[in-house]
Formats: sequence, structure tokens, C-alpha cells
Amino acid sequence: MPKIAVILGSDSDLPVLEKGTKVLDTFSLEYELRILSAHRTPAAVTEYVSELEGRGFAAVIAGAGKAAHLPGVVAAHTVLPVIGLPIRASLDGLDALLSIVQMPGGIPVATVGINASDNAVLLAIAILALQDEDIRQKLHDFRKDMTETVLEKDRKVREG
Ligand code: RP5
Repeated sequence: MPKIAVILGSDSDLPVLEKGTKVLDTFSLEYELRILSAHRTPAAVTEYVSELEGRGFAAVIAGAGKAAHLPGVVAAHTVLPVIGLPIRASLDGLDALLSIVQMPGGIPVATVGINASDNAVLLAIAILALQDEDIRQKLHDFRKDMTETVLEKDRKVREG
């Protein structure tokens, strides 16, 4: 059963998930994906998010663009960690970034970079790793692979 829920404000946000899905595949994990909007389907957001804790989810990624209220509204309805993913839909994504990152005190949203679904997923995986030794080992392996990839690129440029 997936332990990570992903909620996007619109199906027009779906392409942004591609990098995150690749990361998730590397870890052989899945997420439960919903398209729900803080503005257009407020009652459905409340209902879905209120049930996540009881259903055993560990983290929620909420992605939205423009006046991006969704992650804050999600965080208002659960004590699970909420990762906010600002999506570039207008104003280069700065509108969404500022809407998501500037949460008033008491209801935190852990915000990643604009369109950074890979980092959103990695943060959710790090939360899962707190309770799961296998996932934690895979995170170490992921970091090691990344380091080796960069060092290999460094070797290539130095060799010319
Ligand atoms: C936000 O408005 C969505 O998350 C999306 O990024 C943006 C535009 O949505 P659509 O008008 O394309 O459905 O709520």
C-alpha cells in the first residue's frame, strides 16, 4: 500500500510529476495520486485529507500553481507532514512559491523548489526512512550513486 499521497490542484500540473515519479521508481515505491483543488473542490479536499492519517499514510505532497492555497489547506486538515510543491503555471512560479512557503505560524508546509517534484519525493522518502531500515539504506545508495555520477563527470572534464 502506498504511504505517500500526492495531491495536485489540476491535471494541467501532471507533467511536473515526471521527475518525482522517476525517483519513486528507483526506490520501488508508489504514491496515491489525486487531482483536487482548494478552490474548485474544497469539500473533496477536506474529506480526502482528513482520512489520510487513519489510512496509514506517512506524508503528503501537495502541488499547485498560481495562488497556490492547496498545500496550506491540506496542512490545515492533517497533522501528517505536508510537502508543498510550487508549480510554474504563471509568473515563473514565484506566485506559487511565495503562497506555499509563507504559511502563517502553527500550520507548517515544508516547501521545495519550483517544479522540484524530485526533491518533494525524496523528502517524503526520507520521512518514510525514519521507520524503515530498507528505505533508509536505499537513500544512502541513492546519495552514493549521485556522488559517483558527479565525480565521473569531473574526471571526464579534467581529462578533456
Ligand atoms: C492551480 O491553478 C493549479 O494547481 C494549476 O497549477 C493552476 C491552473 O489550473 P488550470 O486552470 O490549468 O486547471 O489551482
